[in-house]
Formats: sequence, C-alpha cells, structure tokens
Amino acid sequence: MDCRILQVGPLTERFNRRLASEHAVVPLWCQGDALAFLDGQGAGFDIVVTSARFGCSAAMLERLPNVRAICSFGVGYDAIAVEAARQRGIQVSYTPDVLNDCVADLAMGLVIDCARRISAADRFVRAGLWTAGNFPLARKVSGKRLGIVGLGRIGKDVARRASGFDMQVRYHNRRPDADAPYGFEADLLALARWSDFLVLTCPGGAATHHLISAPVLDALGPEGILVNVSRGSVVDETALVAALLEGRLGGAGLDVFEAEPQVPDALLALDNLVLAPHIGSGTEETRLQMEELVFANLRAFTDKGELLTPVV
Ligand code: 8YV
Repeated sequence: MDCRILQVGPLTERFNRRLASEHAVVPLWCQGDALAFLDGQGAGFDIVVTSARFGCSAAMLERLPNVRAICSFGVGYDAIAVEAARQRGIQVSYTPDVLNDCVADLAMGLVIDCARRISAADRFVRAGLWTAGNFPLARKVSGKRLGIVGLGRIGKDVARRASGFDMQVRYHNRRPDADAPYGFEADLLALARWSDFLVLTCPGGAATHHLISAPVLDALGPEGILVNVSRGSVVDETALVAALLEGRLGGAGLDVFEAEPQVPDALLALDNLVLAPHIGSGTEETRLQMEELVFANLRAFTDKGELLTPVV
C-alpha cells in the first residue's frame, strides 16, 4: 500500500534518511507554522511518524482527517492524543520493552551516583580539591530500601537490579501485581516514608500529574533520595526545588523535567543532585532497536493494515 507519511519531528539522521528513502515523507518541522500547514495539507496524510517527545496533539489530529495510524518512537505516549485516535479508529504504535534495560540501568546509575556522590566527587577531583583534604563520606547503597512508583516493565527491571544489590524492594501501583515478588504499598506516603530511595517508573499523563507532591517529598525526608526516569510531569517541580533548598529532601537524580529542556536555575546550583538530559533510552544499541521497531510497525501497517506493538 502506498502511504503518505507526516513526520512530526526529526529523529537520527539514519532514521530520517531511511524513512525518506522507503516512503513519501513530509517533515512537519520544516513547514513553518505546523497547524497552518496541516490546515492546508493535512488531508493528504495516511500515517503519522512521531516520538515520545514530539507526540501528536489533538489539534494536529483534527487536521489529519485521513490518518489511519500513528507510529511513535518511544515507550511513553502521554504526548499523543491516544483517546482521540481511538475514537476515530486510528491505530497507535509505540516501542515498548526494547528500552527497559537502558532506562533501568540509568535509574540504578542515578541511585548509586546520588548516594555515593560520584558526579560530585568527579567535580571535587577536577577542581583540584583533593590535595587540600578528603572528599566527605557518602551513603551506602547495598542493603538499603528501594521504593518503586509504577511497577511496570521498566519498574520490574529496576527491582531486579536492586535485588542484585541486596536491596529491599517495595512498590506502589494502582493495583497490586499478583506475580511480583515485592511488597505492595497502597499508600504512596507510607512507601515514601519506608524508602531510602524512591524511584519513579510510572507513565506520565493526567493520571500521574504531580503524584510526587510536597507531602510525599517530606515523607521521603532529609535522608531520602528521589530518582525520576519517567516524566517530569509526575513531580511537582516547585515543591521539589523547595524541599531540596530547605534540606527537607536528601537528594535527587533526575533524567526528566517538567519543562525540559529547561531546568530550573535553582537546581543547577545544588550539589546533592544529579541531573541528566533525558537520556534513559539514549544508547546506540537501544535507539537502534527502537528505530527498527518503528520501521517494523510501519511495514506491518502498510502490508497488512495492522501494527506490531499497538498501544492498547
Ligand atoms: C524518548 C522516552 O523516546 O521512550 C520514551 O518514552 O521518553 C524516550 O525514550 C526519546 O527521548 C525520544 O523522544
């Protein structure tokens, strides 16, 4: 089937080139005002190719009357108007599973970096401070208590890694997972009080918006460490900044932010914080697998009208 594809934003050079060589593609980011362009040309597209970052808003979808599939690069689909798509029978695919390892690896990296202060120690050595005295003692990781908010596929991979560090693991979900060998905590505040480390691996979107509020941060407390590899929207960032500045929270490892790539200035000045620029899935190996999965979905749709990894 010949399909006209609207690509919402650029991915890797390799991906952009391959997509353009295999399909008739229009790059939306090169068309000036996106909605004005779609007002005129939107009816000409059958498939949208996008990513977790660029998404596909309801306003865009309204201007794409003939679109039948949205193929997204990424596991999060909070930026895609999934409900509007469902109502119109538009299929949506994403790239689950292939990035679990890398996101879970980064979560553990942030846990260890926050506790052992590897990044801060690196800054200490580079600043020539070692000759003047020893680096302050840090905090142990092995054997500590790790709470997981959102025990999905990535959360389970974090839990397995934490078990390898002899950590105790408990989790908070909307419902207990009968197959999970970890303690379920229905009360998020109780989980935060129990945890030395609270790791966020839940989806973004309206259901989890500001789930991590001032009371949760206070429950985690001045020795507690928050690690966020899910979405910036899950944390009330203003409350987080205040808790860190006032010493009510021990530290944080953040890969995601509310208005990324903007990071609040107040965070940049703090040393009990590890900041990463949304690199959870950002390895050569994983990004290649994510790309391949987008192309496999496109092929399945153009050949058989069915997506391989649909959002359900
Ligand atoms: C993005 C992510 O896909 O998968 C997700 O949900 O947040 C990342 O892996 C990546 O930043 C490209 O948008």
